[in-house]
Amino acid sequence: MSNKKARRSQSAATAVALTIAGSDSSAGAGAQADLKTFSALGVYGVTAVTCIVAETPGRVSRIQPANPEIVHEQIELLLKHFPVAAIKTGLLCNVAIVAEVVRSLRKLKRRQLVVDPVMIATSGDVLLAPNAVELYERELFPLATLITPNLDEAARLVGGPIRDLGQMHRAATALGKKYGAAVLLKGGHLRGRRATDVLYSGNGTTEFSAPFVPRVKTHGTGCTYSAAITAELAKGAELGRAIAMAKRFVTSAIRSHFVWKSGRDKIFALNQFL
Ligand code: PXL
Repeated sequence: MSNKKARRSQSAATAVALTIAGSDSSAGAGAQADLKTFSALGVYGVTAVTCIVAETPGRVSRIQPANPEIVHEQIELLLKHFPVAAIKTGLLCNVAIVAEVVRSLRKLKRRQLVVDPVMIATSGDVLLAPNAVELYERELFPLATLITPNLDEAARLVGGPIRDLGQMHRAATALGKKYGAAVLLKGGHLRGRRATDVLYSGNGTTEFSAPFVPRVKTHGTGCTYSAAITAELAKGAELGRAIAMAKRFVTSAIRSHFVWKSGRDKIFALNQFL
């Protein structure tokens, strides 16, 4: 095969995924985490940046939203020119940006869309304006193939606390029926010996479980997990298999984390070079 032909066939074989997300200066979460994850899984990632977050792991210093028009233009350009096979949304920041994202994604006929409803950072910082949540529920969730809330986000959406695995099954089912999408409820924050997630996918619930890795203070695990699911969907995996592969990826990224000294503290980061 000539070099040119080889290059062309490699491009045809490389899936493309789009992330619509915020920029995390510390690169553990957000668009940076998504891109690293896509690359590690052999997927070419493109990005529509929604906001710039100045932060270090565990401390958000400032959030600057992008103009909704530039968010719109990034998405439209990418969808027009790249063979985008799957899309993920992360931090959308405010109601005007959520509205632009809905406007662009609603037009797509065939959609593999993973919505990570990022509302609160691991550090507890509020990342999404409260009036944007209602628009998510009404307009964005119904477009999704999969929604991936953590326990805090799901509790906010069902309107009550979720304290055990039984409540997780009931909440995932209730949210899936309410929004007409599959729901992966992530249970990592329950702090048991295992990190168990519950998938509701129209025909009942399934659990995905891995040993919980204690004493690692990373952020961006949710972003990395949903990006890995998106990458697997872009490569053509069916949903259950995509989640199983992604769970393995995120567990390895946590287990093989980085840690640096920073003054009297330590800085932790996920290792997505897998
Ligand atoms: O982990 C949630 C998250 C998502 N996206 C961006 C972030 C964070 C957390 O800090 O900065 C851009």
